[in-house]
Amino acid sequence: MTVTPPHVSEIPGAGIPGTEEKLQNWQIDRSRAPIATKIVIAGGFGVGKTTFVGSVSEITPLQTEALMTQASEDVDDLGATPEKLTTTVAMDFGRITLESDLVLYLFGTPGQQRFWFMWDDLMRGAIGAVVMADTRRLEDSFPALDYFESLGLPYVVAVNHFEGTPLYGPDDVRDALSVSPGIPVVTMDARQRVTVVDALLALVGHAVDVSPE
Ligand SMILES: Nc1nc2c(ncn2[C@@H]2O[C@H](COP(=O)(O)OP(=O)(O)O)[C@@H](O)[C@H]2O)c(=O)[nH]1
Ligand SMILES: [Mg+2]
Repeated sequence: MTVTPPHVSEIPGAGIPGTEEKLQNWQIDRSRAPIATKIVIAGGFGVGKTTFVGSVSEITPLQTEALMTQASEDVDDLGATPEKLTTTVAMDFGRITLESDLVLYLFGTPGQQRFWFMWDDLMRGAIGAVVMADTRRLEDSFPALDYFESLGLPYVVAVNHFEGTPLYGPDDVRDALSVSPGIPVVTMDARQRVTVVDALLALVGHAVDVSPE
C-alpha cells in the first residue's frame, strides 16, 4: 500500500508566514515510522568524541565545552593534544538519520574521570556504545571498556586514527585491548563523516546481532 503524503497546505502551520520553510518532506510523510535510538560515544580524554558527534550530527551539536582553565592543567593530561583548549564538561549531543527510518541520538560522555558520576544516568535507554581509542594511549579506553562489559551493553571499538601515528590493524588493537573476537573493532577518522557513519553502522549491526530476538 502506498500512502500519499498530505499536501503541505494540509499541514497545521503551513501557510503561516515563517513556518512553511521548517517543514521537510520527511516530516510530513505519514508513512514514515522512524525508530529512534540512543547511542553513547565514550573513550578517554581527547580521543575525539566531540569531533565524532560534530562530524555526523544533522542538528547543531549541543556541546558543553568549557575553556580549560589553568586550574585543571595538573589534572587533565594534555601531553598528546597540546592544542586542545576546550573540554567537554557535561556531554555532547547530536542526531543522525540512517537509512531514512533509523534516527540515532548520540550522547558523548565526558572523558575525565571526575565526571563519571554522570555515566549511569547517561546510559539509561542506550542500545549500545562506541568506545573510541587512540593507539598512542590505548590504556585510556580501559575504563570505558570495563564499564560496558560490566553493564552488558553492546559496544564496538572505534580506533580514531590520528595521522602521523602508527596505523595498527583491528586485530592488533583487539589483542592489545583484550577485546573478545565477537566485538567489532573498526578504524576511523572522527573528522570524516563516512568513517563515523561506518562506525555507527557497525554498532547498530552488532547491537541487533547480540540482542535477544
Ligand atoms: N588529526 C586528528 N585530529 C583529531 C581527530 N579527531 C579529533 N582530533 C582533534 O583532537 C582533539 C581532541 O578531540 P575532541 O573531539 O575534542 O576529543 P574529546 O575529548 O574526546 O571530545 C581536537 O583538537 C580535535 O580536533 C582525528 O581523527 N585526527
Ligand atoms: Mg569532548
